[in-house]
Amino acid sequence: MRIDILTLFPEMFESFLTTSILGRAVEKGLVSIKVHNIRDFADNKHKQADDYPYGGGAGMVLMPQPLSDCIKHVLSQYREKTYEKKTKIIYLSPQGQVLSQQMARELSKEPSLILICGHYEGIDQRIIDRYVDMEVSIGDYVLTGGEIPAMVLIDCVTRLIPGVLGSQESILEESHTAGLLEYPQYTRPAVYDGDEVPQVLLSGDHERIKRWRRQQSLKNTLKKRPDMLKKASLTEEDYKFLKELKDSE
Ligand code: 4HQ
Repeated sequence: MRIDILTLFPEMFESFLTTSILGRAVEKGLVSIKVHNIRDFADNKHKQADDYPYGGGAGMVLMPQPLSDCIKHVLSQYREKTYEKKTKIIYLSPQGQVLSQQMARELSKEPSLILICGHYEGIDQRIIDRYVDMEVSIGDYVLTGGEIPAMVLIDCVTRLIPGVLGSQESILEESHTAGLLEYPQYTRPAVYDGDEVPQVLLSGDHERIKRWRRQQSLKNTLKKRPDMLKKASLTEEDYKFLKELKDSE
């Protein structure tokens, strides 16, 4: 997959793109991520990329010209490199569809994404009307810019690309627990400051451990996110356990 990020603050992406799992995915060539500074495309001599909003009001708006030229530059690279012309252009905005695991799964199948990060009051509406295929929000709160939302989207999309996660971090196990919260994790020592690791995890009985973890997931989800249980795929045994939990309250 190829991802192009359009931003006024390219330096925000430096450590993000070179660290940990994403850094390794880039190194392995599983994803190619290019950051473009919208300011480089400003055609005025002060390299100004934003301006006051028509109609008045606070803040600044990204001008259409630098952003449009930046988009055209990226699209022209696609043609040279035979990336699909049908790239998805995404604008990160609180007005977008809220990002979900399902949306991330769908986006992870795209050959290329262009992510536009707005700042201040956002971007000129004409750019949205002409170029943007999809607006995506990372949640109902207001940030100062679209850079962190772009990082959130990249992180959850790229980890779904085959080969990005090692066998250690595998997502195979995840599909089985899809829609449930995680079970609690423990590592050494077996007793920390008087607090013990649950005995079952030291038993070596893999069937028992599996069942315990499943029940902890169900218990966690019932307690913290009961809304998620409606969408989760549950077995007869799960329902039985949940019923017992509720009855014992
Ligand atoms: N912003 N999810 C305003 C967000 C946001 C969000 C990005 C702030 C766009 C113009 N983006 N700029 N929440 O709050 O995606």
